[in-house]
Amino acid sequence: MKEKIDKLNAKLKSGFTFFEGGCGTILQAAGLAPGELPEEWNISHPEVIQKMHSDYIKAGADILKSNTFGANYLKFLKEDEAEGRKVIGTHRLNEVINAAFDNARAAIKNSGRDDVFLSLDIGPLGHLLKPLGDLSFDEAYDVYKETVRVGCEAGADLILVETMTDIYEAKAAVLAAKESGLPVILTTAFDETHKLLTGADPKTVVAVAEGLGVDAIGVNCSLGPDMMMEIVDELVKYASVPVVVSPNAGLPRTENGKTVFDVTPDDFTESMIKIAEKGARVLGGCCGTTPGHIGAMVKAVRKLTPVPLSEKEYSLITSYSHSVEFGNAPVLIGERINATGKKRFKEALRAHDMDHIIQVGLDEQEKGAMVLDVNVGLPEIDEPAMMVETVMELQAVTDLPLQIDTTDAVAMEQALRIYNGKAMINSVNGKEEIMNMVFPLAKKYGGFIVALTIDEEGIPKDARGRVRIAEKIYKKAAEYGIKKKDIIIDPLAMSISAEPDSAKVTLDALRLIRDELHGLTSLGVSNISFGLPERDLVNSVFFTQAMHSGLKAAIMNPASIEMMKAYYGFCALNMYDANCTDYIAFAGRYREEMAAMQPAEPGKGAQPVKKTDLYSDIKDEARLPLVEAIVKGIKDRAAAITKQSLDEGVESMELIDGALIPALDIVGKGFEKRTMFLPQLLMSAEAASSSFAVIREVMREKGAGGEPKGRIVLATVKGDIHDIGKNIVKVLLENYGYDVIDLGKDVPPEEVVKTVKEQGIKLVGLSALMTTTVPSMEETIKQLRRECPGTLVTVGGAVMTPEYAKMIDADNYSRDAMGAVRYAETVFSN
Ligand code: B12
Repeated sequence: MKEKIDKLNAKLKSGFTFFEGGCGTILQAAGLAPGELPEEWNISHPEVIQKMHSDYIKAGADILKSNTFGANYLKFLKEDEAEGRKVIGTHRLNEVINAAFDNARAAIKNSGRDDVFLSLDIGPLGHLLKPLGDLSFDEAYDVYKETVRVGCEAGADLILVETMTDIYEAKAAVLAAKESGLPVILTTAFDETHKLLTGADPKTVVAVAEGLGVDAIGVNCSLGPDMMMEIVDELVKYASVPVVVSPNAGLPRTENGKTVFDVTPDDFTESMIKIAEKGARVLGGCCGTTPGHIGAMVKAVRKLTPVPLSEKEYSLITSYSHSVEFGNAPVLIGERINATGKKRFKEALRAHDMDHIIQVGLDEQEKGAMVLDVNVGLPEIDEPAMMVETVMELQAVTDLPLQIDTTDAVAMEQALRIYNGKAMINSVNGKEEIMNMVFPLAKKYGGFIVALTIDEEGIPKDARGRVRIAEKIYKKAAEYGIKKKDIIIDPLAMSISAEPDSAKVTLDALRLIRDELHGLTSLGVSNISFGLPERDLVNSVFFTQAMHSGLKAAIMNPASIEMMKAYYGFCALNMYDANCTDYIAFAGRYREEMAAMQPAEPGKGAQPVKKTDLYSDIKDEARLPLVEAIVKGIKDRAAAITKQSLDEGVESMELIDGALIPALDIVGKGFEKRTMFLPQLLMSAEAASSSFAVIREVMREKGAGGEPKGRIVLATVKGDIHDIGKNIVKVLLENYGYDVIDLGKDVPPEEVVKTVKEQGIKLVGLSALMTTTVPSMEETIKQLRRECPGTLVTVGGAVMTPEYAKMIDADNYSRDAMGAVRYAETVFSN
């Protein structure tokens, strides 16, 4: 096995390597029915699968993809349960994967070639991970782990994790795959805006994937080769490992009920030559590509000389959506999520006041922090649990990368594991024991490590001594396979009130590390003034000197005006701020703050929400705090403000129409413009739902009581999972005395018809929020007309208009929930 792995790694590094092309589309052409699992064909149609692999081998593919894209035990759960197979290891997954490998191996054997590799192909699970979805990170990992186990036993040479649209899920899959010891390749699917569904750009994907130790990284599916050019540029720019490109044969289109792809083998080849010339070295195809495409491409690309691989010297950390790069303008790391010394924060930790902790982070972000340090260690609390919870909560509401700051090995490992991206790790130092604890974790999960120049002997008094420790740390890290670019040295700032030459020593060390070691440096700047009055005055001067001496990151208080003045001034003066854009924006904020004469402190409780451009459409300023809580996705706060407003006598409808709907509109527009991404949309929806849950209780209490005025069926139509609006309609109808049968969301027409028939329903309300689900609303109405003549249908939802409603034969359209009530009054008064 070792020999085969070496052979594959040598191949990936030495020349071009070719993957197979599309699989699903070939099986569809061979008769795979809609809804049928392609993986089942390994057992039911082995000859089709074998022929497909044989054709690809003949076309020149070097790596086969086992027909196991959707083979995970979640998919086969129902079937297993039906047949009473509950024990993992005896389930359908085993049979399907083993059959897939038998088929592929048969094709390899028939080809007579001994240089064809067989990859275990792993695709997404079809669930979003918590907090966006229903699957926890560890559950996802467990599901992948089982597929990997079976695939390895079946004889995989390598693992291909492909078509990932969420970097968090990709992380779970890659972690499970890496534990096999086999080479792992990750390819993700970007959309037309060059982002993953959950927002990550190519640079971020490279940073996370290389941190996890993948052997090659790339892009597949979604787009045709021409639309991938800029993505390939980015991948090649940042990746040190080989880049993989497997495009679709263009964008799918429907013709006479069939899906077709327009890019011909010749066009495909022409584009793939360009992609190879850009530096991609592992080439294949995805949906719509055929052995014809792969054959033509292999023939042409083989004639080219691959661009040599090179180590890329970018130092990156990431959140789920974007990366922060070290080495250019200094990076500001917010220091306020920290238990040391701050009474209010300690109280919040002890009282488990997550709202306060998160607000501190959000305030730091608003003040200009680019990374948030997270330190929640107190002797009297369970630090690992608190660290995990804080990281989960923070990454649900902010897109800033986090710095995991702890000395507790368990807290560090657990936080790095569930972190959604490549984290900054604070910290390691020159002590053997600490290096042996931190480096393996950084190697496994990826990370950018802050390394303090302290060792068993303590902190050296002079700059040279600190440089020596830095060298020792680099050397030891290299033994663990951690690159210098993933380490930032902190030569330690000690208080000048205790050691008069301490600033000089630190500044000397900064310069030496920059000039002699060509290393990056970071400092906890504020330590320099410990014990002095008006600390910001000294801090900001020291900060300026440090930046001038090469400092590339500072852990600091972004609410300190003095520090921010130093930062923006320095960047503008040193060509880190083109056209002084950031400085000018800061100057505007500075002027405002000076005018208010009340520089805000992070975490100082609720501050008035500023009516920024984002909230310009909000008519009643009293609703801004709720709007903001929903837009930012802070559910506990949304519920608390709602409760408080209702207690103060604000009407429910005023909260719905004045805050809830406009807030979701803001998020919806942001989503459309790609300034906000699915995670934010989901968190906002959750916050809106938690606000509405409070409203619902109050409305229910006030409800009409007595005999129901009539029974109404409500449903969000098939294919559509938006139900906030429908839920509002429901509560209002109930409030006005109607009995509502709520069928939920994503409801098939047949279910609506069945309920209406069984219960003799007179009025049905249907909700649809997407243009793509209007046809399913039309179908539901059609079936109701046929099966339940006499039943009336009212429709609503953001995409609906009176014209659409007429077109699809609805009896009534209502713009809002009150309209639904009014219509019900007319229906049931007759
Ligand atoms: C919240 C939200 C989500 C949440 C939904 C959570 C939930 N439990 O509902 C989540 C994050 C899950 C989500 C997912 C998606 N979403 Co979305 N989402 C939204 C958002 C921001 C707000 C919707 C909302 O709740 N509005 C507030 C409620 C109160 O308003 P309302 O539903 O219109 O209801 C009022 C009236 O219309 C009326 N009404 C509603 N129903 C009914 C029914 C009857 C009978 C009557 C009489 C009246 C009535 O009364 C209500 C109260 O006054 C909208 C943008 C927007 N502003 O509409 C996008 C939006 C609807 N989503 C969109 C998209 C594309 C998606 C996704 C495909 C994203 C993705 N790539 O995965 C998925 C779709 C998944 C699916 N298959 O359905 C697009 C749709 C584009 C289009 N025109 O087709 C929108 C418009 C965003 C955008 N601008 O791009 N989304």
